[in-house]
Amino acid sequence: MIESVEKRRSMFFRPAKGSESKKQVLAANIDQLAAVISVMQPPLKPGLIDRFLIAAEIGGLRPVVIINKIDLGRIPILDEIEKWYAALGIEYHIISALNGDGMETLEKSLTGHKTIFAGHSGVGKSTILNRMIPGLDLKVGAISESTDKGIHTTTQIELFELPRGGYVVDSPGLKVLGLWDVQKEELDEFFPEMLEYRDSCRFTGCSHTHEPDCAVKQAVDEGRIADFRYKSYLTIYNSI
Ligand SMILES: Nc1nc2c(ncn2[C@@H]2O[C@H](COP(=O)(O)OP(=O)(O)O)[C@@H](O)[C@H]2O)c(=O)[nH]1
Ligand SMILES: [Mg+2]
Ligand SMILES: [Zn+2]
Repeated sequence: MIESVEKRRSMFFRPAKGSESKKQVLAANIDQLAAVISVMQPPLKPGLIDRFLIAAEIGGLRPVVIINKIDLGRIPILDEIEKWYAALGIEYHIISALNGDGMETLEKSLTGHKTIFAGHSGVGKSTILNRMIPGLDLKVGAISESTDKGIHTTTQIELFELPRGGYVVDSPGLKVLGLWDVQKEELDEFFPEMLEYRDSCRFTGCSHTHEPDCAVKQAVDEGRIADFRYKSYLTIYNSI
């Protein structure tokens, strides 16, 4: 029996099945979005993190970036990611759920919050939860995502209580992110490092893609804006 319905203060959603223009709200009234990715297996795609960061902002959630499987090796792009996310004030954790590296700091940062885990299948979300919650024993390495396909559109979403307070929502197989609320023209607003340059572009409403005398492109060339962030911008821009 539904006794009362609370107001939605924040939400995280994806396109509804069969109807690209409708939203399916996956979770409401959480405060953090943890973008979980792995160094490899599956390979790290910085563009995906940047999409999650935008989804977090749209949903009114504080973003946390979790880079898992550091035991498999440190790839060069990590230096860039660390440097630029630190500059942007985005919290990130480089961890190994397998050997426990970085897990203590991560657990502290999740404790007392309601966090939704988002990330491709296989990046280690269940392994992280198993490590933080004694006795949880979630199935690990399960590649079946049958719930994500076909006519059975049930999305299995679970809420887990952390031992020292707070909750984590696990959303298995979350792949698509709805960024429809974002217009091409306002995409640069989601890249705070671009804001200080865009007024210096020759054209008002510059898309920073092909225009001459673009201050954003110049900042990228001069290393004042991260290459990988600009690439994310272009990819997302072209997908809108
Ligand atoms: N090397 C390594 N493998 C990991 C780590 N975390 C998880 N895995 C492995 O990655 C696979 C997928 O893990 P799982 O937790 O099921 O990922 P999920 O789909 O995101 O829930 C499993 O084979 C795990 O053992 C890690 O930190 N290092
Ligand atoms: Mg899982
Ligand atoms: Zn420009």
